[in-house]
Amino acid sequence: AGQYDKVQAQEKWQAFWEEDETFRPRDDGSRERRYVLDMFPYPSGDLHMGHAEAYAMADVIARYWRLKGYDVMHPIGWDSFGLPAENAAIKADTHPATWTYNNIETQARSFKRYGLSFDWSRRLHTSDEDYYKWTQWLFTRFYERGLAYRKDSFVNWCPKDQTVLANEQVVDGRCERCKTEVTKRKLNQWYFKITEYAEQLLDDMTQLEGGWPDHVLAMQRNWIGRSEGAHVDFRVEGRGEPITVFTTRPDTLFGATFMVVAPDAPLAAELVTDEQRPAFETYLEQVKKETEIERQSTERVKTGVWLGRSAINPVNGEEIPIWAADYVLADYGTGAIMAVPAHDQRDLDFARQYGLPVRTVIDVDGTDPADTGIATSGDGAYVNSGPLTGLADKASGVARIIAQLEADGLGTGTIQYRLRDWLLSRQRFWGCPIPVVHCDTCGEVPVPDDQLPVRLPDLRGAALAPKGTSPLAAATDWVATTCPTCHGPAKRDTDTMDTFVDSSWYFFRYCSPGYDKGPFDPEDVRRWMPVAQYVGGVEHAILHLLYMRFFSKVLRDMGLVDFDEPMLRLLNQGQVINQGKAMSKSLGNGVDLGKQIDEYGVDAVRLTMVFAGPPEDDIDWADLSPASSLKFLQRAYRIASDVASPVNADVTAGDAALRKVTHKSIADVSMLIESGRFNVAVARVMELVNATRKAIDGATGPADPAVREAATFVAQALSVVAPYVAEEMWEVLGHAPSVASSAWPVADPALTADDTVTMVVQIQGKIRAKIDVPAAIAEDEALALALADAGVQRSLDGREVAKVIARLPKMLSLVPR
Ligand code: ANZ
Ligand code: ZN
Repeated sequence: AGQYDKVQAQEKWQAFWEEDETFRPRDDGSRERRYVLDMFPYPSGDLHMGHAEAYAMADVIARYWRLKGYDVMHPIGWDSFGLPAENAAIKADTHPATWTYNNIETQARSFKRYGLSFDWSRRLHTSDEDYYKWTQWLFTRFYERGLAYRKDSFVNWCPKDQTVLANEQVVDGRCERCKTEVTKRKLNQWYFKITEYAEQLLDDMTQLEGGWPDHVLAMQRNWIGRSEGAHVDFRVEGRGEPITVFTTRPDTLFGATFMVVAPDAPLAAELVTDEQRPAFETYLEQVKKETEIERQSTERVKTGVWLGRSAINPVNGEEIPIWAADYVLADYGTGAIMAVPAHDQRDLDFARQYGLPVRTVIDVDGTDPADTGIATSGDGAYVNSGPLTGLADKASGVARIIAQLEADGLGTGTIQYRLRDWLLSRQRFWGCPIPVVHCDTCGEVPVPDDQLPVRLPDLRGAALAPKGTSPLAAATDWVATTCPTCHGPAKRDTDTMDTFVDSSWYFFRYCSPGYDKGPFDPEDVRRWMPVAQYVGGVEHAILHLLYMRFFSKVLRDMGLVDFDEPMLRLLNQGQVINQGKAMSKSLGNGVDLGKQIDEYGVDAVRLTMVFAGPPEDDIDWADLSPASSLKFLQRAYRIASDVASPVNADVTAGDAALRKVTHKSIADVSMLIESGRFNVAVARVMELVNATRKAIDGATGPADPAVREAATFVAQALSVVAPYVAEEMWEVLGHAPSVASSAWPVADPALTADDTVTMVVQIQGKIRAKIDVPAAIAEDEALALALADAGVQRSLDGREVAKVIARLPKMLSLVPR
């Protein structure tokens, strides 16, 4: 019997698919379209085991849907701007493009060898001029809509990468990329107004429920952080403007005994008196060095300084001191709070630290926070609370006080989001230049569309070394330009965009490769989108996956797309680990994908990944055996090469028992792939291979058409996971041209139907009917069938059934009233 030669098969079929354009969608409307998308890779080195897993999973879906008759678009490209290229270029004294495009070629070769069913004609790179031109065009549209703006603020700064970071890129107080502790810097930077879409980003999640993993939705919901509450104004002596605070508990206003302002908010510096200024400045210096995590920690001893001033509690006219303390953040709410120590633990800790009064205004559980040191929260009877006294639940307390504040012009009910605007400026070179010039006369002026792209100047090597200002600023010839409005001398903006901007719209571009009248043709997008299945890592839950939703909504508001959500289903594949730990250089437990493929072949590596467990779970390579996967594939190939019936053999004449196994397998494997249980689907195919082998070696024999039918389905089912061996099987079975363009079989219901059993129906011990029922029948179905039987009806003669005794599937006994 034959053996399949993995290396020869890989080369042969790779060449065939490319020549045949097997994976290019027809896009002619003859089939329903489906868009299957992987998160595109950074071109950092060659493909690794993690890529191999994610891309194998998405390919299962793409290949399966193709066989099911859909017109599948499964594109690939590269997220090719970014820091790694720049750092490599500094080291090697070259241009980042050299490293980038070399790595892209390496990865492209590996992708092709890995047998992924990509449509290569749609390939894109975000660092190509004809891509970033449209990133700039989109920036300009955002700018025109007031969704891109500049402001001064304290921003997250990575001292190692020498660039600012978005809030989403700060993980546990550290740079998401290099893990260096993030500090703060005051800078004038560009922002996208994602906060304007906070409510929609939250509300539209109902469209994603069921299609996206719950934990991703929960993470986005938390990150957006909706809080209902009120703005309340506190008058300050000697200041015209009141201080406005945001509170979720306006009903505790009678217990507000002091105020706290964020030390790094401009308000603090403005309020502080001359006597208190030196103490304040010292404190501010200390606070600036702290990370956000430290500031929000409940463990730390509270610190702060009195600003030397007082405010007036609007509901009782009481004078309360104003403090600055680091536990209040400058960029949440209004950067100022009313402190209610009895009912907020942070405030209570602070009050105890500095001897400030604690006043209980809600009796929650009979305890007094002033004594216990434990703040109470939740529902309870209001005490010492003016008009609220007598109420006993939070909802009425909050509603009542908001109504009062609004009537008195002292406050308003409001909704606050935790989400901040997206800081997009980066002080690095290898990114998309911000298409704006700065003119002394006209201010900031976007570069007109017909002058796009604003190309990167030719800088390389040491010129890219991080200096804290953008390397572009040193390209003085490039910086100097003329103002598009007044034609006077002007300067280019020298920052580049966060690479997450590039990846916020690439999936639209795939629909219109090479389109030169816009970022994409809305007609193309209308045909292909939303994406039917997106596959990628959960690490993007509040980064890319939030940003791309925001971009899509803006494009919708621009009239370019007609849906709210661009990705209907999301699969987060697990990680490939080794010996129980993430692969890393320092642990020396890395597994080289190329070597695995050299040894076992692409099919065996892919099969091992898919068979290892549910796609969402981490898989430990140390527990797996690509060698046994290869052995199984050889076994599968042999059943195909053993088939001894002609191609056009009449399968209906084949062995009935084997045919039943095959058709159950068709039904099960389809259902399992559709519900994302790829590993179980593989197990079913393995069972079918075993059954077929038994049939070949037993009484049935290789010439029985049922063996051909089984082997044919094995080839098709395997083709979504192990495409090369499947093509070899297809060929040895005498089919042409390619299993990848074959049609998935339909299970014959007559062959998949459960075996039937005769159920006896007794009434008062007498047999009244015998009914053929499925072996797995449930009690309610059995009863319905029995009651519909003429003999049973006659015997019951209109009496109701008082009791049912079931011994299914064989017997059902009815006791009438
Ligand atoms: C008075 C109060 C009384 C509060 C009470 C809570 C309980 P979330 O739910 O996260 O929105 N707060 C407001 N702005 C703040 C800032 N910039 N930094 C730190 N804390 C801030 O939290 C809202 C609550 O957090 C607000 O309601 C405010 O404290 C505080 F029994 O006001 B509260
Ligand atoms: Zn000008």
